[in-house]
Amino acid sequence: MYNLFEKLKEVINKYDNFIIMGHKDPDLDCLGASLGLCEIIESFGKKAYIFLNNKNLQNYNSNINQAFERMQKDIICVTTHNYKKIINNTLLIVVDVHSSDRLEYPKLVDLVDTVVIDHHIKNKNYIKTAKFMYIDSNISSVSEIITYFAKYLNVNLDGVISTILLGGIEIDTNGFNLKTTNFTYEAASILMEMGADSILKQELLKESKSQYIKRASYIKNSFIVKKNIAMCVISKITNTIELAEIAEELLTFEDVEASFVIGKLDQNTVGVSARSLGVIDVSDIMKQLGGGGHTSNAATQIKNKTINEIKENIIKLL
Ligand SMILES: [Mn+2]
Repeated sequence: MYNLFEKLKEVINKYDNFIIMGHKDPDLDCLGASLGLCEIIESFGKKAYIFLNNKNLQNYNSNINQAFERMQKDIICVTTHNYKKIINNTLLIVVDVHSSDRLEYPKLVDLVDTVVIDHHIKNKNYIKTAKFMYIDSNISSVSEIITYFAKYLNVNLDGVISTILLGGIEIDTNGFNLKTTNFTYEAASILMEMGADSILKQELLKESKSQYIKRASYIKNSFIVKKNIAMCVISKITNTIELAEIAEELLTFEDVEASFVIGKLDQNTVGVSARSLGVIDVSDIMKQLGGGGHTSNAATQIKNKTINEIKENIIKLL
């Protein structure tokens, strides 16, 4: 990681303006990392902006809105309407994503120099033109990386930003369970020292009751195969985030060692999210279905097959 920090320091010194961009539908990890990076870059006396397709961040999540109101620092966001004004010796820093098609605004990559910091499993759609790319899928979150970067530079992050970073780590580890190492806990400790607030963090992590009930209804219909593998089939159109959330939640139940959640992403695409506590290698099965991942965290997307065909296929492979 220190190699990355040295490289980042170098580029921050070299460019005048910085745009930080995450993935579509930003989550707390991507937002926390973006805000943390902004503050770090500002400590170099430079200008940093967060790119958002939505006119303002406040539209995206009412809890985040609350956090922003409490934040003392002004964070400047740019959108598709005004980014051109700051394209002058500008570096784009992409966080929490590395595939061009998942970017908030993919076109920007072609206009300015780009670096990438991510913790997802590398896929073939990665940004080919990046000046450098740091991807470590063993790290819990980008928030963890940015926390260590701040610590490395002796930058004391704003309390609300530290809280969002802590929330980002918590979300990406499903409550300090998945991909959690001693470094993850240490990052949490650093953030608490910087002033992260556990009450505000709880506010940020809240979800609506209806969302909870919806997920619970899918989980209610899940079933066990081969004694310790939970499967869940969602017949309504869903998204990869929901598939992953359910897969992670299924792992918290007694006797469940691995989980597979299958759902339609659009008319012709079915997504599968697979999780394991580590003994069963779910990536092996996802690879056989054209996907990829790690032992404990893998996924695939399949075109022109029904949910049922895919379900049967997975059971056969198991
Ligand atoms: Mn993340």
